[in-house]
Amino acid sequence: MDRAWWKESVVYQIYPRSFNDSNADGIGDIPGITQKLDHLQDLGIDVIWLSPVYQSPNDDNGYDISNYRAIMDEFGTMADFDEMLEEAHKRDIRIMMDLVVNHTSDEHAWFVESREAKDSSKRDYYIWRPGKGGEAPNNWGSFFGGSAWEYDDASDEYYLHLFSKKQPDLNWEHPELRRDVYEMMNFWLNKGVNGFRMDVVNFISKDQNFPDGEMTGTGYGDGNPYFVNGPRIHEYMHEMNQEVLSKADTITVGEMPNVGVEQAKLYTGSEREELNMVFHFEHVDVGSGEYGKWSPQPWKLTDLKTIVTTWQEGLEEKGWNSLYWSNHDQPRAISRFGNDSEAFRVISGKMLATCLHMLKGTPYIYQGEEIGMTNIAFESIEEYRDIESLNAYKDFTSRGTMSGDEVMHAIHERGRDNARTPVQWSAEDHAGFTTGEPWIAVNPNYKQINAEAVLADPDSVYHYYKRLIKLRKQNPVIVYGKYQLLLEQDEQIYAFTRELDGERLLVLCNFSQEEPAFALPEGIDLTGSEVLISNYEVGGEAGLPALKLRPYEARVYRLN
Ligand code: TEU
Ligand code: CA
Repeated sequence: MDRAWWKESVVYQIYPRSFNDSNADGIGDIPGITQKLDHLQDLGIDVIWLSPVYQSPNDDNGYDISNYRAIMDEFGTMADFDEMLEEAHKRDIRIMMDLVVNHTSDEHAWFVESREAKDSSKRDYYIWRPGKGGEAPNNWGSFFGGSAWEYDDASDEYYLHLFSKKQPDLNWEHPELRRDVYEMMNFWLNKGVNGFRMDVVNFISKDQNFPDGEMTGTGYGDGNPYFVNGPRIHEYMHEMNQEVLSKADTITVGEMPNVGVEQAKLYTGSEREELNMVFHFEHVDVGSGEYGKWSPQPWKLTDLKTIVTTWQEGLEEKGWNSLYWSNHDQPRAISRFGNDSEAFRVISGKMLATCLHMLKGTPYIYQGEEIGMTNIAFESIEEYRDIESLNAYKDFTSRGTMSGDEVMHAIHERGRDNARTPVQWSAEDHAGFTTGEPWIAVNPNYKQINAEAVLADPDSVYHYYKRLIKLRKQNPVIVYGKYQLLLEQDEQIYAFTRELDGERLLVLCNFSQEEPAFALPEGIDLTGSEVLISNYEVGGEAGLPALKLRPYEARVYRLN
């Protein structure tokens, strides 16, 4: 197994708008991040994945970029960025930028020029097609509702936007566009950034016939089969690797909705020279109904274990996994996979952390997870800011497919703003995030749940994360050990072993609030074993054939 620093690292994701506001305008910013680097160093993380900080009109909170080489005014200046990078490096923290190159903002100079005229030199930087019989070129729906095509009067053509109208898709077929993207990546690498998280990068190659998709419940066709892992995707990824990534010592992860493990082997296999890791969505999509995440259903632990195990085994020796429970598009981990009630919030947060950090791969912590933050349930749709949730509310209620209450329920469970309320730093006003008016309201539970409180409490989620991160540094088996699932059929306990050079760990996680019994499988005996970490007091089990796990209990043994 090839060793690599990015395999041994723990990554922490910052969503800058919601992280820390340094100048009282209610918006998190780059100097605000610099102020908190000591917090991150204390936690022990190695890499920051920074969600977009580039110039943007903020139709999709920075995922709509109007200038790749400038910093968003609200976030500060390039000098602020350089200072943050330097301060991070001083603390041995690397910075991974968000690379959003499936689309730009419609306010990007390329698009402005592209739109000007059919014969503009930038026309082919985007995807323009004539209509069909007075309608869009095909029936694809956009991820944020409505058609994926927008009509442009001046040229009587349509442009493709898989996301919002203000996010036109780039045309990767065009060699000059690719060259410009690679140059821009080199601009950031030359500044000293350490890698890229690549937004929906498995969408960049489209089937050039743009066929209609199968109709879905939204009234539009499903274009996924024609742009997910499209015809030239591996050619582009390899080219990017050769032109840019291979020339620097980088960490890379491609965000890839609808990617499966077979494709992931092609993206992450080291001999393929494409990427280090991908983010797949199979585990965070469990419990999705008729309208996907907008019809949330109960989920089964066996489904989750099957998915995780497929990825653990599938990429063994053939690639590398990224490990995450949450990010800026997902609900809070504790609310989604644990239990956010007063009684079980902390204990289940520790259990989830144990499970994730003991799997094989590079763990990602989403801001606030280390504090034990939970979902938000605003009562009125007016309090929400996320374009996806706002559009979904409008679409479902206007089409009459769901009542307002039903959509609100779905937003409470799965909406993206769950992850985007400000980080709760203290019990002061607005959780110490800002002294102004925050751009989105703070979760009212901030008086109990905040960084100051968890730092002061040695038994907190925060200190538990610190211990997990430290263990990873001390035990190569946690990074490189082979994974094996135990108790496949169990609906409450997730149990597995990790093994490296004869050293073996046993990981036990109870995902329920009950007290299931765990019968030790053949060949596993706790006599002489050592507890590496656990979220309850443990002892006295040596030699027993079975143990009972307490609600949301997690234990890691080093077996004799
Ligand atoms: O997300 C990709 C994506 O597919 C999202 O639509 C996400 O899966 C969805 O919110 C879950 O229902 C990336 C970014 O992470 C997201 O913030 C952006 O809005 C999106 O791309 C467009 O850039
Ligand atoms: Ca600010």
